[in-house]
Amino acid sequence: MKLTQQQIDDFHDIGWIAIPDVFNPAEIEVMRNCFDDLFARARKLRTTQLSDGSYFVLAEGKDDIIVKRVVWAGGCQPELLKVGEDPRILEPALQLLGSDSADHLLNQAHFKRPGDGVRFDWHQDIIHRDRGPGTWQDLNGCGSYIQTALCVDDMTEENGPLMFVNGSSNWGRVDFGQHDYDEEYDSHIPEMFENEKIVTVTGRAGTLLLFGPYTAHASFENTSKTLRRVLINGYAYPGANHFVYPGEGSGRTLRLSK
Ligand SMILES: O=C(O)CCC(=O)C(=O)O
Repeated sequence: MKLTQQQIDDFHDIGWIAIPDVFNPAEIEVMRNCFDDLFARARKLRTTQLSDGSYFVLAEGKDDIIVKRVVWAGGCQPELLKVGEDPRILEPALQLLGSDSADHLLNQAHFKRPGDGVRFDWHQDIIHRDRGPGTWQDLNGCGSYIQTALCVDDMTEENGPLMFVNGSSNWGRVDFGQHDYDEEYDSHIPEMFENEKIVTVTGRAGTLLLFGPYTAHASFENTSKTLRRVLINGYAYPGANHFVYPGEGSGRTLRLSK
């Protein structure tokens, strides 16, 4: 699935693009079943750990387990790994990277169940890719990384949708009090966002979002009665990453099959 020049320009100008109906309802149903299996496994595991090639990050909730994320979800759910190789995601990611191959760093399941409190405060993904000396090199001059989020459920105003700061893709790496995933969050909007445009993204299940490593984004708690799950796939320009991510097979090189 090739991006149009307009989509590429939008990606560079505002930092993200959304493409509706990339996967059909039957395909989404298969993914939902995989997410359900992951959740059932999390209930048995109860604590953060590696299980069958996937790394479960879990917390004990009041009534149920809280799944903060499942890193390399495809380790124990190979169907989810296949989604990360699908040309409908891989081809646009390669186009934006300017490469004919990419290192597949993330295949991650994000669950937001009603009332589970899971949130991701304002951050740029570069803070998770460049983890200090020797872990990251920008080889394509554009950050060398593309993050994608595929909506496995409809993403609505109420169920913890993603929000982006338009134009933040051109800031480079900025310190606005970005947190690591597992630190306590506060809801402050960084001061430098005041005059910027924060956009909330909603979309049907099957919608694909693509964004760059400097694009500021966040998503807050699910206050609705419906699930909000997304499958994250992240691709690095070949050789940019020198960090080993948890999960069996993570970091593999992908290219489009002829
Ligand atoms: O699931 C979400 O909304 C968080 C996504 C996110 O912050 C990320 O992919 O970096």
